[in-house]
Amino acid sequence: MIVVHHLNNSRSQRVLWLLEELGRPYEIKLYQRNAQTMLAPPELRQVHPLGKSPVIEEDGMTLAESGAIIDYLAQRHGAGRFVPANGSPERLRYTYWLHYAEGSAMPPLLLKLIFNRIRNAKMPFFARPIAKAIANNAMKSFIDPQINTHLDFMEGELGKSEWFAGDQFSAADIQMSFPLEAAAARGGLNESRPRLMAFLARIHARPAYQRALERGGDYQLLG
Ligand SMILES: N[C@@H](CCC(=O)N[C@@H](CS)C(=O)NCC(=O)O)C(=O)O
Repeated sequence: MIVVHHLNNSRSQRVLWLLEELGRPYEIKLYQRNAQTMLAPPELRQVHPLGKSPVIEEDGMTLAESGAIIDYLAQRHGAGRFVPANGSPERLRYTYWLHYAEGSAMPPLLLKLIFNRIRNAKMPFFARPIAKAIANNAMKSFIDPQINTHLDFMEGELGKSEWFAGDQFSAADIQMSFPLEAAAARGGLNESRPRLMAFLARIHARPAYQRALERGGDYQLLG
């Protein structure tokens, strides 16, 4: 049995979705974020030293890092579905997007989240204008332009094919869902980028996506 260590409202929702697409039975071990810090509870460190989600266990093996998990599950249980054929141009694109999601798209979105928190954090009244000015400057000069560059890039790529790796839906689309949902929720993604919005509408309509939401619950990134 595959066990998914799942944190509410997090990246691990994608793993549940893939397992629903694969039609594999799985067990969820659910962890709740600390309401103040949003961090995972310390128990997750007993599963993996970084204490982050997702982590899966199967046949005595423990695996962290969403891209590695998605690729492993799709290759092991997909019977040729969700991973383009070895050596094909689509396979290279699949690998690219699988890494791009966490390696390139997420960092500026995470920075935006952190600087927003700094802007709204409790602090002595005299420090507030300084903290706000630093956060505003970081947003304006670096973070927002970076996010826009990535959104323009992704919008352009979806003009080449319906899905990120090509004409077929693949596990790379599942991996790409999180940065796009985060961008819709807090990164300025809206109808001005119609292909990305249509991508979100297409994935949200998939029955497996909806089943995963029912099982995982509490996923508020949806824009
Ligand atoms: N690059 C990692 C990121 C893992 C990660 O940061 N997970 C978040 C969930 S969205 C987490 O566990 N946050 C809680 C914490 O850091 O305590 C992956 O894709 O798996």
